[in-house]
Amino acid sequence: MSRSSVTIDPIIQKTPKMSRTSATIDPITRIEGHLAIRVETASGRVAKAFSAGEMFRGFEMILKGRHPLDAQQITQRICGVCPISHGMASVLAQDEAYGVKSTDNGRLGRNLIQAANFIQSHLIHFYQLSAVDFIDVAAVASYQGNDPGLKELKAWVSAQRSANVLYPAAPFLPRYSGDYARNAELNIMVLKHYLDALDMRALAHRMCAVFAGKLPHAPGLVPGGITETITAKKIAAFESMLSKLRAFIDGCYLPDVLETAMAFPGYLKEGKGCCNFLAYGAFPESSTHDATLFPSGVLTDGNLTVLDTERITEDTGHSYYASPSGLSPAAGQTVPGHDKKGAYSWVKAPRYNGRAMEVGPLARVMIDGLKRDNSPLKQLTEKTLGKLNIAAENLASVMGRHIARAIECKIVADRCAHWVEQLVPGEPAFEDFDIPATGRGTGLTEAPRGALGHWMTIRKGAIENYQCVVPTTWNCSPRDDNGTPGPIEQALVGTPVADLDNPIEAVRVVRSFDPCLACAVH
Ligand code: NFE
Ligand code: MG
Repeated sequence: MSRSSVTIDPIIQKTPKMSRTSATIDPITRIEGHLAIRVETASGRVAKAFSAGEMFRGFEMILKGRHPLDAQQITQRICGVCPISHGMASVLAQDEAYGVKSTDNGRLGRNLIQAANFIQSHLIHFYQLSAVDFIDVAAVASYQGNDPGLKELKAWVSAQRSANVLYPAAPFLPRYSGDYARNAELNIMVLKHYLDALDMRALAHRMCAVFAGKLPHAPGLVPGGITETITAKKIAAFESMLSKLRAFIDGCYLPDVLETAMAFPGYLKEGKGCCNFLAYGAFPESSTHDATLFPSGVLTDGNLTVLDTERITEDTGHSYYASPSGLSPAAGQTVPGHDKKGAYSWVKAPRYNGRAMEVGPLARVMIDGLKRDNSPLKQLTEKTLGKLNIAAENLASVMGRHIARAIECKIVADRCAHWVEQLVPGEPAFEDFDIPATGRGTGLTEAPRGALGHWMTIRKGAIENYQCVVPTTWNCSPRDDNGTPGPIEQALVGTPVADLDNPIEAVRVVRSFDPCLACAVH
């Protein structure tokens, strides 16, 4: 469906410039997919915010009637950034439906594939998508060194500035330059790592492909494990790429995020959000899959509780769906209703016990910190936050999300060194299975952007129903049937916006969640 054929509710329409108390940012750039954000301000701060997913995709409808084994291939096409997570959720749902458990090689191979995808996603999110909200691209004009990439960037910036062009690191006109990091060394260092991160991201993709097959949509993920055989040569190839990525994460990514955070202390407070957190857990550490690197849990009002998937529902009162509101995903329906009154988004509104929940790296760090005594994630978080003098319970903020993402990226990359060592060449990475005529399965995992679930039912050997509840569906949800705003809508409230013609502060809040609208609307 083309965007022009969709009726956009007046709630999200552009506002005239005169006597402005609102702004619509449409599209939000440097994210994946089509997101419009409207903010209404009072006394220079956001008083109300609306988040609208602007396209419909229909994967849940496409899947109906298909062969169950098509699911992990079709759902990977939901996204080019986190296809692996959809493949993983799908094979986990099928494992349950078929009553099969992957071999240890299969489990470890899946962990390595998923970890490589986390690493590439987190690197691109900081350097290519978010850093230039804080780092002054124009600062490269003062660069006097001999790095070929920076010299080329310097020439490009100079040409852009003489032409008064904003793209792509908008805004970097002189009148806005005061809002960037003032430390020239920090600016130039992060720009250098921006360029290096392009190669690192490609390396993470190559590392993923060792056990996943051709990327971005991995043919190697299957129910029962993975299709790649485990060989000493593949282990060595993976280890060699991993050591380069770990060096970049340790030496560049994590320190760059911390220095950027320290240069913008205000953003360690802005963008707090709903402070309800949800995680399904991921990266099984044992043959029985019951211990995971990242734990599951639900954190509301400061209380950690055990995840109960029966409490998950999806409201559609303000979403363009004619299907009933409040259904649980196991019985979910997806019937588009583009002209629905009161709707302003193609994103549904998932709720846990009726509450909006933030998912993603911050949720994982918060839940792990309360649930575990001494996990590597908790230890690194405490050490890092100690240096920054931040209490873990105050991490909910724009910079808190960037910091949590970088911390977990290091934990995942470090753990890969252990998983790859556990692989046994020659042992099977796949357990055979039969597909029942009737069955159901739920696949819960963690995608780079947060908790991801696929719910599948099989009837007469074909997919009867398939529902996905996706990280950005949680984070970017519109208001629910009770009128409660979604997590990003809540995080925007209170954000100071100095200039409604250039609401960069609001965009920084949105980007800290790393939204992917292609996923959210699926
Ligand atoms: Ni399209 Fe995704 C991740 C998933 S986001 S990027 O991470 O699942 O909703
Ligand atoms: Mg869905």
